[in-house]
Amino acid sequence: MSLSLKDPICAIATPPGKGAIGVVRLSGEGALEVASRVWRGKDPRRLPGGRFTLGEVVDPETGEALDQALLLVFRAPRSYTGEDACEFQTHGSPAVLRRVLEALVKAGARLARPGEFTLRAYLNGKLDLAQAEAVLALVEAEGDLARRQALRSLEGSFSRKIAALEDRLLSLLAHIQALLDYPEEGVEAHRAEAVLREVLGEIEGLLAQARSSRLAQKGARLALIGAPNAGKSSLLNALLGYERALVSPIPGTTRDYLEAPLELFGIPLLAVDTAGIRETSDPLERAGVERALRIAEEADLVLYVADRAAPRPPLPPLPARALKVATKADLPPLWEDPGFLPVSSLTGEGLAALKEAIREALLGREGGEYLLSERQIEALHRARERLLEAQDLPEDLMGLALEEALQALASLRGRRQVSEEVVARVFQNFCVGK
Ligand SMILES: Nc1nc2c(ncn2[C@@H]2O[C@H](COP(=O)(O)OP(=O)(O)O)[C@@H](O)[C@H]2O)c(=O)[nH]1
Ligand SMILES: [Mg+2]
Repeated sequence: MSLSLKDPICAIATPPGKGAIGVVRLSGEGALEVASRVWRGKDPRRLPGGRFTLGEVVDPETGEALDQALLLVFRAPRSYTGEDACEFQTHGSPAVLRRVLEALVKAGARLARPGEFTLRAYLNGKLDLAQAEAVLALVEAEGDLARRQALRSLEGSFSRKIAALEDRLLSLLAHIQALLDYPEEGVEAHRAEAVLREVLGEIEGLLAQARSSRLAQKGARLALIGAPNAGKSSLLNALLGYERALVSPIPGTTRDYLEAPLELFGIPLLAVDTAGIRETSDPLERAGVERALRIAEEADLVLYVADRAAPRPPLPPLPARALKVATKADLPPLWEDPGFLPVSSLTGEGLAALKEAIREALLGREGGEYLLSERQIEALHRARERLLEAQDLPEDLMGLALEEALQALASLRGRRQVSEEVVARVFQNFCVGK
């Protein structure tokens, strides 16, 4: 099926289930004509864009009233898709929404394919590809960090950054082209080296955010492990801000593991409290200990918890991503270790520093500026490889690698006509037409 269809499409835009309001969208050439066939009230074809009107949605074949609704009219190109479009705001029951959708199909619209409204927005130049991906990420954002990062991309900040990198590579290509075509001009050499180094640095900076992007979108598992009675369950409750886990002075209270969702700095986390690690003859407790160690291995971050008011337990083998926490900091310490973060779940002392350390361990110091999709990460890797290749070539031979790097970058924004642009840039920048 062709991507560039303009026929009127319709879809229910609100989630399934009952809500106060439901929205049905319609967009395409002739959308207002279609709307007029299902609308009793002011003729949508005569309404200016950006207006809404109250009326009734009707079945176009029988004239049966389906619901009272608001109709919002948008006129090309001033709509989300860039086409003539409208939105029906009806009562939000599936019964109403289904009939409204059926009415639109009877009136000549087609059911939209997934993402088709945004695809049209992209094809009509309302959004570039990175922005279209940001729309998807915003719709799917689980935590506040993902929301923030996706909005930044939607507003074009990521695209502008990529455009700036493309720009630098284009200039470099133009420069190299001039070097080849007009060697007698004595264009300064060794410019490539610096440009390549800088662009690579920027791309590597973006790639360093791949991990934080994945965490922001998919969340992370945070496992609490340590000896019985170390204060793991208390720490979990302190992080959560409510009493989720059972706390008791009897060692071995938590035998199975326990999961609780938690959002820290906008990152959706799943905190996992585990059975205390110790030698035990109780088979049930031993199974819990084995499970705890496995959970620690699979976690994105481990909090190793040790009681500072008790004799220091032997350190179990810890994964690379682990923070060491000394609990019960409100009690007189039996040991000190600068490698441990002192925390009291009772008084809250050290909790803010621990949260900050968790954030840094998960996101790194920068904290992740952009939300990168897997596609974007892959394209950035491709660009990086080509640039590394170019670095090893003499300037007059690096053109192809540069073009390929540029292609990869251009694909982020969904632009591919790179060669023509290179040509245009040679003219524009150098004016060597003597
Ligand atoms: N004073 C003090 N007692 C604590 C603190 N954290 C935990 N406890 C106590 O230590 C005991 C064991 O705590 P718990 O969270 O169940 O440890 P777990 O076995 O590691 O889950 C309980 O009696 C808690 O009240 C703390 O920060 N300060
Ligand atoms: Mg416990």
